[in-house]
Parts: sequence; C-alpha cells; structure tokens
Amino acid sequence: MKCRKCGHTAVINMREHKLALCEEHFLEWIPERVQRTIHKYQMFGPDDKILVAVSGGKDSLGLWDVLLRLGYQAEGLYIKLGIEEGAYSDESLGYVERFAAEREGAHFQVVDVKATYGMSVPEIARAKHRGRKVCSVCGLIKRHVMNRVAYEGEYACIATGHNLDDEVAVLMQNTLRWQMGYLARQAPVLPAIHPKLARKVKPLVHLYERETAAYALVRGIDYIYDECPYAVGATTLFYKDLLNQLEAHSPGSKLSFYLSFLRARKQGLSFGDQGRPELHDCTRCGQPTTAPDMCAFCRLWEDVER
Ligand code: Q46
Ligand code: ZN
Ligand code: ZN
Repeated sequence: MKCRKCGHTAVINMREHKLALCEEHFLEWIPERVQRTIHKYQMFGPDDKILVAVSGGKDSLGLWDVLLRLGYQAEGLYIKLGIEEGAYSDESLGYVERFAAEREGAHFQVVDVKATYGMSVPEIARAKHRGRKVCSVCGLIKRHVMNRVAYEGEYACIATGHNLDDEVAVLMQNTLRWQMGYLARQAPVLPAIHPKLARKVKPLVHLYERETAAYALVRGIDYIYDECPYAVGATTLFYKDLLNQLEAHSPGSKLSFYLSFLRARKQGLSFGDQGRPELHDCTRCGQPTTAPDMCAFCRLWEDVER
C-alpha cells in the first residue's frame, strides 16, 4: 500500500476515508484534521488557556500532543482517583509524568482525590450507604474537580480526549433508548451555562479510535494500554464491538452516523424543551447546583462522613 500524497510505503490505510498515508504524512494529517474540528465547532483560539484532562491513555495524551504541536496553550490535569487494582492510578500517572518530562512546555497539575478530600474513589464507593457504583462516584468527582480547577485557574475550557468511537457508542446507546435529555446534550462542545461551570470541548470527535491509536504509536507516545479495571464489562464496550462490525461491513458508517446526527439537530431535530435548570450556589462548596442546598458532590461526602 502506497501513501496517496508521496508514494512511499503507507503506515495506515484508512478505509473510512479511502486514504492511505506514510508516517510523515499521517503525522501531518492528524493535527490538520483536529485543527479543522476545533475551527468548525469554534472550540477555542490561540489566546485561550486550555485545560486538557489527561488519564495516561492514548487519546488524552495524543490530544495534548496535538494541541501542543498546533501551538495552543494546553496544560494538563491529572486526577488521581486512587485505583489500586493493578496499580492503575500509579501507573497511569507515571505515563503522564514521562510524557510531560519529554516535552518542553507540557505543564500539568495533579489532583490527588484521597490526599485532597480524604478518601480515594473506590473507598468512597465502598463506604457509601446506598452502595453507589465506582464509576458513578468517579464521574461525579471528576466533574467537580475539573470545574473547580478550570474556574480557579481561569481556563477557557476543558478539553477531553473522547474520540469518534466513544461518541458513537454513547450515541447508539442513547438512541436505542431515545434518551432525550442525553441526546440533547451530546455534542462536540458543551457551552458553560454558568461562569463556575467550565465549557467542555472534544477536539478528537472526528478521529476514529484506530487513528488515535496509530497516532500514539507512530509519534512514539507511551501510554497505559490497559483500560481502567472498572471499565471491564461496561456496556459501551459492547456497543463499540457492534459498531466495529458495522464499520467492517461498510467503512465510514460510524462517522456518517455521528455527523448526520449533528446535522439533523442543526436542521431542527429536537429532543423537546430540556429547559435551563435553575442554578444555586452549593451551601458547602459554592459550585452551582440545581439542588436547593448542597450539590451532589457535597451530598456524597456528607453521606460518607456520617
Ligand atoms: S476511570 Fe472512573 Fe472510568 Fe475507571 S472508575 Fe469508571 S469512570 S472506568 S472513564
Ligand atoms: Zn507520504
Ligand atoms: Zn458542593
């Protein structure tokens, strides 16, 4: 297989784009594609300070690498969840540290959940009376920490490494159940509905997981290969498998499913009036919440501490 641009040996054949590229041209193509996505959805500009949520995985480190290569002011945030199974948290932090040490200007901060708040994410899940699942505790904590850090550090937005496969798997899940509220909120950009709630952007939404993995490999980015131990058996992985079968049968179908969803919404497809929630300041931490007194994050801690 030959590179379409120069005729040298291709390192990747992207059937979804009918495009094969050599190493050099693939490493040029990825940032160009990400830049087009940033521009298309007006995610941020060169003067904006961006907080990149990094986990040590290929997508978030790949995103950070691309943003730095494109000249953006992209700083990392690693949230140490305290997952001890397979030394997951220590290992993934190690990948982030090595990544940053190898690159000039790659600054990042770590928020250690246990050191900051008193318990790790799995510990909170275990202590919680109502036996909440680790992932739901984790999501709640991550959202709170990201909003806090973005607000205190005056970042224009939080960028996450969600790729096309992630988004399409969620889209399919939500479509099968016609989850109107979730469908209404699924977008490459989530605007800030309050100054203390960060704007969220996903610059990799047009990239297939296969492409982000190839990028990390060709760029020599060392990343944690294993999934978080709590992700094992997640329904999203099941949908990803299904969608891979569809993609193998008809290349490009994931991208067209996602883009036609966004287009349909732009053309008027509506999920009902989701309304604008009334927000109040949490009486404990001050972050905006729809609840009359404490936010879900603080209620969780009150429950655990009781
Ligand atoms: S990190 Fe956290 Fe995920 Fe691990 S505990 Fe679940 S939510 S699976 S993105
Ligand atoms: Zn080439
Ligand atoms: Zn609160």
